[in-house]
Amino acid sequence: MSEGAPKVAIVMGSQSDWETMQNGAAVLEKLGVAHECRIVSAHRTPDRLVSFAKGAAAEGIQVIIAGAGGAAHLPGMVAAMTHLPVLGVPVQSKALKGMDSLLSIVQMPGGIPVGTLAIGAAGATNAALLAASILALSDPALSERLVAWRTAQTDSVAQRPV
Ligand code: RP5
Repeated sequence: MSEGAPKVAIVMGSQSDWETMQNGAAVLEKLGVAHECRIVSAHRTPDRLVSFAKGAAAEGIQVIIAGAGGAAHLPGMVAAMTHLPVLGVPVQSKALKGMDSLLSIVQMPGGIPVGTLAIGAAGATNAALLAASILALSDPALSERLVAWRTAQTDSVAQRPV
């Protein structure tokens, strides 16, 4: 993990979500954004959820990325208990291919926002990039690293397929 107190928390409903959420952690690692990863289940560990969500701001967390699948209540319940920005990642479920996760996360009532990303790995990657963009607003060095990351991505796209 990057040095310093974590500014981004990546939480997920289950160990089985890590395969997806590790894509976000890898981006934060590359960008040098201090972060932590935790399993927090809205259904199996509700007390852990309350304690995490209510304590995150005081712990110095500035952005929360929450990933869950199926009846994906984690991002919304975290958002209900903190004013911090919450980015929701719908994890692809086996039964419904993540449509259940997406709809569970995106349809929040007005007043409690969750910024919802794409289903699966792309969503986890983009949640991390958005978290970095938010932090970069007040961190010029991170802003430079983010711009360099984007430039490298652009440069890596071949002109023609092989
Ligand atoms: C959700 O249920 C988790 O976020 C996970 O995506 C899904 C399945 O969890 P496991 O049964 O694999 O632990 O709470």
